[in-house]
Amino acid sequence: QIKKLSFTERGKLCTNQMTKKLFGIMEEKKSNLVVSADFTQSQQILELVDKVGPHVCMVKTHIDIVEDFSQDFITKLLQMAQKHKFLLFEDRKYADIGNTVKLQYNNGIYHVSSWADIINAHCISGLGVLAALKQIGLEKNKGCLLVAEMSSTGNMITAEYTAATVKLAEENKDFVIGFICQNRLSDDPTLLHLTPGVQLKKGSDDLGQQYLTPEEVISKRGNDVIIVGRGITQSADVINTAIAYKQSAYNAYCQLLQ
Ligand code: 5BU
Repeated sequence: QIKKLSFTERGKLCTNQMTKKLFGIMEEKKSNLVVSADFTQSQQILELVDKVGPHVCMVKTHIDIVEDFSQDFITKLLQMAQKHKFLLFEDRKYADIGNTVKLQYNNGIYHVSSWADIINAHCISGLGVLAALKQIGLEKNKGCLLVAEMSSTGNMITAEYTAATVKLAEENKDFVIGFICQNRLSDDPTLLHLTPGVQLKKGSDDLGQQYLTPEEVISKRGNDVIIVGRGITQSADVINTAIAYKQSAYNAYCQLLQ
């Protein structure tokens, strides 16, 4: 049986300010739900986050799928984040050599480092990717999640790769706040386990995505946070569906409290 500390207790143990902040939001809003706002029009994203904002601890973006990107959109997104008290996570999965990811994180048209609280990375290219992201993110008090496992069928991540990623996270807790994963990978209560590939019913899509239920992800597998995209965004009743996911993930976590 997996046992967990409360979000508040875990927050108290954190020296990383971003993790502390996130645990604070999770406790206050009783939410370990992240919504993945995978729309291509900025207005759709803003409408979605205004609806689900009160129920999520974080909104996940793929900024490079937005067709009408503008600085004004970012300004409005940041206003929403403040209004509803959630963090912004850009799911860019940086994976290149250090020098390139540094440019991708800081430059281009998106200037991700100027607005995203949290980003993520694949450490496939070695230590440089993390060192580079840290050079920019650390002084801005940003956080980074490492992709340690994936939800998609046939993904090529091996157990050795996952273990090496966990080690990197544990050694870089000034910047790394946890993992994107499918299973609980570390006993360290200050590292977060966030899991995508979640719907209320187990299943799959037609392009390799695999879904587990919130209960499976949180209470059986011991992860902390669910990341839900289409399960919420494609629902006819976005608000009540978000509430259903929030409650199911939160109740599942509460069952594990020591
Ligand atoms: P869905 O609509 O709930 O299937 O969306 C899942 C989101 O999580 C989507 O934005 C993916 O890019 C993201 N994701 C994922 O599905 N699986 C993974 O292993 C990782 C990210 Br890492």
